[in-house]
Amino acid sequence: MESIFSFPQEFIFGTATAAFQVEGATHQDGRGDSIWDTQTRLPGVIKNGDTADFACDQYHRYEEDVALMKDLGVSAYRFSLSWPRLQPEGRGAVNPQGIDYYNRLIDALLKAGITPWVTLFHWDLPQSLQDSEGGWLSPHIADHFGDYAGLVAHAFSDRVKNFFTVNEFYCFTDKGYVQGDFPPRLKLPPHQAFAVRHHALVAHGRAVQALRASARGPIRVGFAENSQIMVPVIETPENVEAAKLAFRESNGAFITPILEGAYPERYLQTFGNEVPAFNPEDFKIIAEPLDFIGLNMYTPVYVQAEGKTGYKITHPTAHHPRMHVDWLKVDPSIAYWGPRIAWELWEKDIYITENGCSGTDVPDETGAIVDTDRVFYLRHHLREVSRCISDGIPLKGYFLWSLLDNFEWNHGYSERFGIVYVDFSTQKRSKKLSYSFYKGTISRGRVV
Ligand code: PNW
Repeated sequence: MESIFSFPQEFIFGTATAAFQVEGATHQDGRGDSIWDTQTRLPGVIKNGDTADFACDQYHRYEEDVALMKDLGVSAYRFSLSWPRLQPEGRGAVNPQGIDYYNRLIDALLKAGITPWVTLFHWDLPQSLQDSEGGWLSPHIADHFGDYAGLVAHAFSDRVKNFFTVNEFYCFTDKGYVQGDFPPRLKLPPHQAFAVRHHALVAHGRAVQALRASARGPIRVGFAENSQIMVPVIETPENVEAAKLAFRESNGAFITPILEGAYPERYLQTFGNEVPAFNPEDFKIIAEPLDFIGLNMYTPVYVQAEGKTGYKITHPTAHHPRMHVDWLKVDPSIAYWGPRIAWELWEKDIYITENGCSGTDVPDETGAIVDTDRVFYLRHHLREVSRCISDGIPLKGYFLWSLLDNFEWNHGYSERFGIVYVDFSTQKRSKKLSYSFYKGTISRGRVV
């Protein structure tokens, strides 16, 4: 590597999106309803009453978006498949028009020299599975998800070689079944919350098995999780050790059991004397070997050593620097510590599967979107990515969230995460300054 903040030749620069946030065409060509379609119809839940019915209309404009990515110079696109587009009821009949759409998208990507990285599930559960069985609360969800993974592998693995089972366990389990701000909007007690999370783990494992069993040739499989990224407050050997311990235990509901085949003791202790019943045999499925670890990362959590083996966690203070969306507190060193700690704990290749921010993004009088705040955010995170690689951590790729402004869940279209601006009334795409920044970084192989 020729200079500071550079990247190796083989480093993968990509962008990421999710089906429900970009596709639109929610009532077209045989797609079934998802629990997020239902959520967007509830009065007063989504900011400004926005729906994802049109979103970025990628369903019809995928060629334009692939052309944008080709111009940008990315070598990978992480996108998710809409389960209800492929299997409208979440089980049984497959929708051939759904298969056709993803075939068109995959073929267009490959033709442009862009490798598809496919997420099986990014929160848009078929409504039918929610209605008939209670969604993730049902142990049967693992069978359905496994079947769905098998059909995906059968349909696409001749061309798609990289798969993520799920995106962010925490968001579709806890936010949906414990905090109740995501669908199905439940506030379940701890032992039922445990069941929901546990079913998600088994479903993940079943999907890994089904993908490998039905794949037409070698594939690579992992997950994309928004782990709590632990940053040692001050870089001392004690704090680094404490951050490792904190990372392992704070991610005790999902990542740690998948990679270690057991819940950490500290996680089970949170249930007091009433650890919910689960079948220990499940861990044979849950801990199916993976090829890589995918980490979505946005914000830090701080750790200091306490006592001989303990740690103390501090969340960013009230006045911590943040981006447009209120929860997005900034500390670029997450892009160093997240991969380094995950590697030291579990020794697998690491990918940053999401990183990015929302901004104010108002076009100026010439129509340009000079998003200096996003350039700042990306530049400093990418420098930390480069530092991490220089320290010998096998951090293999970076997927910027997001290619396009899109439907930001309960925030609707009010939070813009794209490096391409979307005018949602015309669907016109305009490159922001951050697009030029990322393009320059990719083409020069160093942070510009
Ligand atoms: C991720 N938080 O969600 C999702 O994977 C994307 O679909 C989403 O658009 C993106 O990040 C930006 O929000 C998150 O509150 C949602 O810390 C909430 C949080 C983090 C990530």
